Amino acid sequence: MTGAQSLLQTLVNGGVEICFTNPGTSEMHFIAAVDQVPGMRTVLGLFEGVCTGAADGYARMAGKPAATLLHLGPGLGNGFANLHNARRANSPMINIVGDHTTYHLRHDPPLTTDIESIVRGFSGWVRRSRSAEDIPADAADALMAAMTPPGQVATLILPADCSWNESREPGPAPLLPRPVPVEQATIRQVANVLRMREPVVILLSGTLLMEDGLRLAGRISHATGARIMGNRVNARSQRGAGRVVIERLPYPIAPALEMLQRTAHLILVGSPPPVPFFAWQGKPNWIVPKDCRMHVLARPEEDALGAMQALADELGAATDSSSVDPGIRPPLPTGEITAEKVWRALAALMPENAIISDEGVSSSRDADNWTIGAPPHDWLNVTGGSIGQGLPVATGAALACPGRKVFAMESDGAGMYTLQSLWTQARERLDVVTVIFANRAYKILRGELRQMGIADPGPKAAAVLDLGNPNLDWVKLAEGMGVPGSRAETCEDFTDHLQDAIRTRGPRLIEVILP
Ligand SMILES: Cc1ncc(C[n+]2csc(CCOP(=O)(O)OP(=O)(O)O)c2C)c(N)n1
Repeated sequence: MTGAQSLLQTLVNGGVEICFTNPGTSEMHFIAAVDQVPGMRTVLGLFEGVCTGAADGYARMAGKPAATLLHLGPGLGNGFANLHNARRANSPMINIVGDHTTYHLRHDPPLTTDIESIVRGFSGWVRRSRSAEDIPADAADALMAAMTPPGQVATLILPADCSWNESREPGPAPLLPRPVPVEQATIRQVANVLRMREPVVILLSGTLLMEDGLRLAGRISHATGARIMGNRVNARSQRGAGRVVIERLPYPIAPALEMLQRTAHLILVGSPPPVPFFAWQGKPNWIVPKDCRMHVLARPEEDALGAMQALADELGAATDSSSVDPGIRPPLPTGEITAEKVWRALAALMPENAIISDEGVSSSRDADNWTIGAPPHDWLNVTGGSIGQGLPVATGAALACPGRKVFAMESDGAGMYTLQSLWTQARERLDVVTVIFANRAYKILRGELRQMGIADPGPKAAAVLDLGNPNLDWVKLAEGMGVPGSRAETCEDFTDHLQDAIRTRGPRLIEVILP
């Protein structure tokens, strides 16, 4: 058995089922081996950012890692931005980077790169395989590292001769690490804080944004008067009818400050303290009030769900449904189309159990409010602020959940970074509806200039924030990659196209021309 075969089999034994790849010569033995080792599906991405973003989306929905297979430093570099987002999402991922053979590297051939220094930016674990014999152990260690709570990117650098040389028997499924339980003393301390009845905010993250965690948070909130909140961006949250509604910190600094004002205690559950995305000149760069005391109920690697359950028990918090979304869908919007109306139409029409990949940027500012009343669904944010994630994440989510409709709510600028995702969706026949908010500008950045007092930017500044001249034709772009596309200029157009896209299976794109 070769190193590549043993690697694949060890990953398959550990439950890894899918590999997103854009391979090259140094990965050819791995590619040859995928037809010899059953159980690993391969998906081609036409740009590495599609592969890494799709692996992230897959992990968020499947709760286990996908593998990527990338071509040396340049291929890895192309995948960097979405590996960064995956790091911020705590997504487990086995990131395999092919390299030159151990004996060729010293000649510095053209594709040689300092792979390790690129990897350091996003990978919680990295190893360069030394020989084919080490491969099964390397693969099992990578898997354990990826699944170490709360999840991380594990990168295995794979020299070509480690792939083709004779290896050992593949490893069995490794025993995966579990989240560390939270001490009872910590739970009691936090319960005491809540019993004081001072203004408390509980900041939820990770598993607590899933249905069971939200229910516990709702009980604790009802019993103690504490507010429950989520960070601005979250890897995955469950929302919609029957689920506890929580507030999310806004992106702009002023309303974020306002929201936390007068908070006497901030309880962190699985997340670090909230920070603004940027420091804006002349504005505060810390949103937690000065006199607010912070308490940690659970660290990211700890069992946050278990801790919340124990806290609810300690407080005797009864079952409560007062903060649950009653699931009354909004009426269908009509007339001139706006981003808000697009979201409301989606909430009015989307099927149960859909998945939303939200990269609407300025078009999804208040999407939380605009989608109240929608049926139960999962929501995936851009976690690391690096745009070009929405379409790949939707692609990976659709592969993880073949029975569920996926909506990629995408701004036009961000969409252009990784639009090759559409081709992968067509090839894999994925049930993804992409909605493009075509405002033909980097609108959010115009807002940033306005904040600086520049309402009327000079022609050179204006030009780099404008996406017109020529206008992108998303219908043609989609059709050129095998995805049927249509254009909406009114609410009536949009609801027609959306209803049709919901009725039929398979990838679709609707370009919404915003005024
Ligand atoms: C990888 C990466 N490059 C650049 C940026 C900076 N950036 C932030 S928002 C933005 C433009 C967003 O435009 P669009 O996606 O069309 O959304 P809109 O602002 O129009 O809603 C850019 C370029 C980024 N966040 N990530």
